[in-house]
Amino acid sequence: MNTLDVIKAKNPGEPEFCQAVSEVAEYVLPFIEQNPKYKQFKIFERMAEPERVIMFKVPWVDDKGEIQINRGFRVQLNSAIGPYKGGLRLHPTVTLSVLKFLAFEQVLKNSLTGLPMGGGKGGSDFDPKGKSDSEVMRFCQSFMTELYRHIGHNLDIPAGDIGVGKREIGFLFGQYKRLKNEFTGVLTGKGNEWGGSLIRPEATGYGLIYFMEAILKSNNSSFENKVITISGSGNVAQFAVEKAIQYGAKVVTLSDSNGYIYDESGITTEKLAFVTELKDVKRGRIKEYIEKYPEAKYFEGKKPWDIKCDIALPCATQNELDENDAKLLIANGCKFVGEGANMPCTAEAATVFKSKKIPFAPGKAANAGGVAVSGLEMTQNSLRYSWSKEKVDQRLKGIMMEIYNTCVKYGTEADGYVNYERGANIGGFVKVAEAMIDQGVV
Ligand code: NDP
Ligand code: 2IT
Repeated sequence: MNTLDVIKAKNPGEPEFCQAVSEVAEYVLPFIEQNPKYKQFKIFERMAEPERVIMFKVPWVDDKGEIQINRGFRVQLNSAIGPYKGGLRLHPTVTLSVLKFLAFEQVLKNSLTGLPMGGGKGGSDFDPKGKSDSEVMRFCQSFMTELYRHIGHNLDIPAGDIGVGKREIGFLFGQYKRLKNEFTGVLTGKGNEWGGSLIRPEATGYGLIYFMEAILKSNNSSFENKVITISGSGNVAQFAVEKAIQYGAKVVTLSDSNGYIYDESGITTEKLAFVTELKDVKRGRIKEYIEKYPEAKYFEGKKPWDIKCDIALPCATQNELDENDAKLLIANGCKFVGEGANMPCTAEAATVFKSKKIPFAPGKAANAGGVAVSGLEMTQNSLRYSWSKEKVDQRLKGIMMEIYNTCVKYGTEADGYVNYERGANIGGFVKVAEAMIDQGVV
């Protein structure tokens, strides 16, 4: 059996994890063939095995007094270049496979940022939809009552992901502080009043647009007057819309797991403020957009990839854009694709884009801005100081440009087409591999 088949056989019933490893293997295994020391030290096989996986019971009592039991996880995948770092996801679709895929991607993504962070991911199958603030608090407290013994500001620093924003980070941080009796930067995405970094909420969406701007520029283009379709309507989607508007583009779609809205005239700053209030405060659904803006249309149970656009930015979840969607996008004139979410395009969809020479920015490069500013939050916590908005934003831009350059360095093909997937995977891999060799067989 070859290396990839051995890994797949070792992880049966983990389709997302095997998918993520296969996508990386496509580029990294041939690279390893050309660099035998990585083969000798079995770097890829070792990277595909988490250093530690923690699974635990999360019991809590709902508002009716009924006992609920969820399952909690933390996957500590690789700590070669720094403490484990990565978000927590609260969503009913969370499984060990999903979190292992996310942790695996996180290792390479964090390496690309140039900051000293290893990779991890965690979460639970808890569904925050329809839960009261008190229920979310009780869940978070129960979750942290086990997790606290496995994390720490020099060991593992979780943050947000799907279903985890400022509210949840607050509840988790409060419980950690109470249990440990110490105030440290154990989580990122904290409120500005208690150790959070300015620009962290914006960072993933802004970073995505900065990365795409570099791609557009290298293709003698810009965001000016471009039509963009975006999926999702959460943290990443909202700030991608905000920055895209600032750069002169017109964003025409947003979605959630029930359907999407199409606003042909474009989502303005005022409409975006409505979406932010709807999603973050009222915790409503995207279809309510058409009640407020009846000129827009809502498509139940559909994804926005049948709308004509210049640029598509999937910002919701994994495998939300498949081969047929990719073909449809191209047929409708889409010329650039950037992943705001983690692995939103299936491997088949990515192959379609690359075969048509569409610049395609994979999540581990294009959405690295979020974890990059998490890294800057850790730095500020260590300094016991906070930087201005301008300073953090400037650093974020600088990091996204460095990731872009790394992708170009390792991903430029003979005909000049930049395969950003190749560039990101090899660029992320090299640093971790070198650190693993230096540290011996551990
Ligand atoms: P949010 O919870 O803020 O928003 C998630 C959005 O995606 C919601 O609109 C949600 O709709 C939708 N969604 C979630 N699950 C599904 C599903 N199974 N099918 C369809 N739609 C779904 O999360 P974020 O914006 O933070 O995260 C979005 C993506 O970006 C994820 O892939 C995440 O891993 C990635 N990411 C996030 C970073 C961050 O800093 N937050 C950093 C880098 C990547 P609904 O309300 O219906 O669930
Ligand atoms: O997927 C991701 O990079 C995140 N959810 C952010 C992780 C972090 O530690 O900020």
